[in-house]
Amino acid sequence: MKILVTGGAGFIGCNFIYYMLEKHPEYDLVCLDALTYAGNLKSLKKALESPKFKFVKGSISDRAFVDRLFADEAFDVVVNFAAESHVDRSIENPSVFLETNIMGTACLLDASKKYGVKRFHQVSTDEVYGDLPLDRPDLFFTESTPLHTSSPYSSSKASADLLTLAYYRTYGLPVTISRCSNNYGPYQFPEKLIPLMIVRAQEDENLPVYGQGLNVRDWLYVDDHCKAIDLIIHEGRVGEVYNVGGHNEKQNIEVVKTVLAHLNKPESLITYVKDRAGHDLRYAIDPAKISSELGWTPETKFEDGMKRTVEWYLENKEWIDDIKSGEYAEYSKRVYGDI
Ligand code: NAD
Ligand code: TDX
Repeated sequence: MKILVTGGAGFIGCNFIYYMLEKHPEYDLVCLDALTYAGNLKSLKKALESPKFKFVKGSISDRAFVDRLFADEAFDVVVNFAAESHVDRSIENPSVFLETNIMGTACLLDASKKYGVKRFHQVSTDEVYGDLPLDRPDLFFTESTPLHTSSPYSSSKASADLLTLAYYRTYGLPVTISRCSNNYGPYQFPEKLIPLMIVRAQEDENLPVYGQGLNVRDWLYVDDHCKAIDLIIHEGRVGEVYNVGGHNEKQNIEVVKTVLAHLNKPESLITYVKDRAGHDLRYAIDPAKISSELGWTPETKFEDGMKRTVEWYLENKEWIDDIKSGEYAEYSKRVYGDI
């Protein structure tokens, strides 16, 4: 079995590559990644030592390049992680989100159709459902919740989902889609809430909490997401969407305080800043379908996952320093410079 993993130099993609190399040592994995600001070859250092792993630099939006790659490699399965993934950046500059997340997915779908890929898996997000009100804890996103996006990011992901489903219906391409809640764990770029707070708190910098910190996210340890995707590509029904989440809802402020407690840093670092435009209030996944059909359940408790994550960032200072020395410094100054 030969699997193309796009976006494998990013957070979830690289965790997925490590997961698959261990779980299926007989598989061949090829990573296609453009190495944008979010992609980091250092995250794949150990994978690059494996004879079952190959890295290819290129963009999923480069039609001719993608076509050649598919012709040369004859992939059985494609798992598409490649995306622009940060909501705040999509508010600043939507166009690259449309180019990568929509047009890039379209290129991959066309190549998958042309070269007879046996499974195209689109890694999507719970954000395509929009948000839930804070005062209705009884409501959850199911696979039949209407798409109702808020940001350019989530709109681009929803577009890619619809295109993926259209290739199933119109051309019979065997596709599946997973819509997962917020992931956390090693190798996450420190623009996202948890690593941002870890990295800043370590340096005794103020921690920017949007609004009042009362927005709710449903956190899942990254390995549990990887396990879900592995199950879906092997046992999921084609043409189907699977929601992935572990009923682990937390207010942002609780998450930030958990980070501070792990690092033994004072809560006085918390600084409330201007809210994100169009800020989704609450995400909460109902994972009943993937649980009952595929037997998926999350294994990592939030307390254990957070401990492991904080320890990873403490032990991998070189990985962080490397990021801080690049585009991140300019981004950080532009977005959080005055707090
Ligand atoms: P990330 O930003 O850490 O990584 C994205 C990767 O894609 C990077 O390595 C980047 O270089 C690569 N990439 C970007 N544009 C590319 C292009 N044109 N061609 C090839 N590679 C390109 O993102 P992540 O957090 O690992 O998310 C991975 C996927 O999972 C995304 O599709 C995202 O929408 C989805 N997702 C993320 C979360 C989350 O909490 N992080 C939750 C649900 C779904
Ligand atoms: O500085 C911050 N302060 C803050 O309060 C940042 C960066 C975030 N926040 C808040 C905004 C959100 O309510 O924390 C929450 C989480 O923010 P992000 O880490 O940016 O994630 P989110 O917007 O929820 O989107 C994430 O989950 C779904 C991923 O980035 C997406 O790729 C994924 O699809």
